[in-house]
Amino acid sequence: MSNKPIVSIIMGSDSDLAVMTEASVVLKKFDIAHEIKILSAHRSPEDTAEFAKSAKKRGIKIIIAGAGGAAHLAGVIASHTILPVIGVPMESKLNGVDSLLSTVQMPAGVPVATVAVGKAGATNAAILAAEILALSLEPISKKLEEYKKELVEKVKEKNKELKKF
Ligand code: RP5
Repeated sequence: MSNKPIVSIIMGSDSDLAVMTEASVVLKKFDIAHEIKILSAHRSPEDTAEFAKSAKKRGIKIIIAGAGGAAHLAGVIASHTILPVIGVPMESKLNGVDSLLSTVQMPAGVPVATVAVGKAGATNAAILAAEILALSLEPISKKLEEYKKELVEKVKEKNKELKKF
């Protein structure tokens, strides 16, 4: 696959990096070229809008946006682009409930596909991005099929461990 990024991983702050790295790990596993940027809906609103407006022209197909607290990042990005936006709510001082609601509760007309709070969400955001891309990219489709088989094998392994009891 080309090195030109087709997925953008965006986060509101470097304090989100440990979580959002999980999305990058998954995209690497599926050999999906991606970029990672810090952009804040509140602290750098103009750069955020410019990024969102120009992403499609640059060849980006899907945007994954993680933010915490008053987490408007994914919604603001979605307001400026027709690309699919996947929102990842960060764990926060309110256990991520503030981030989750700020990300998921978009008004009709501006969707943000919101995943679980924290690392599981970052992982699933990348898998969902791969699934969307796989609709038109067969090599990713094959890797997803293999990944599903790996999940089955892992459960089987866990059951083998249980037999010791
Ligand atoms: C949000 O505020 C970021 O996404 C981050 O989760 C949260 C806290 O940011 P810092 O104060 O750690 O930079 O915009």
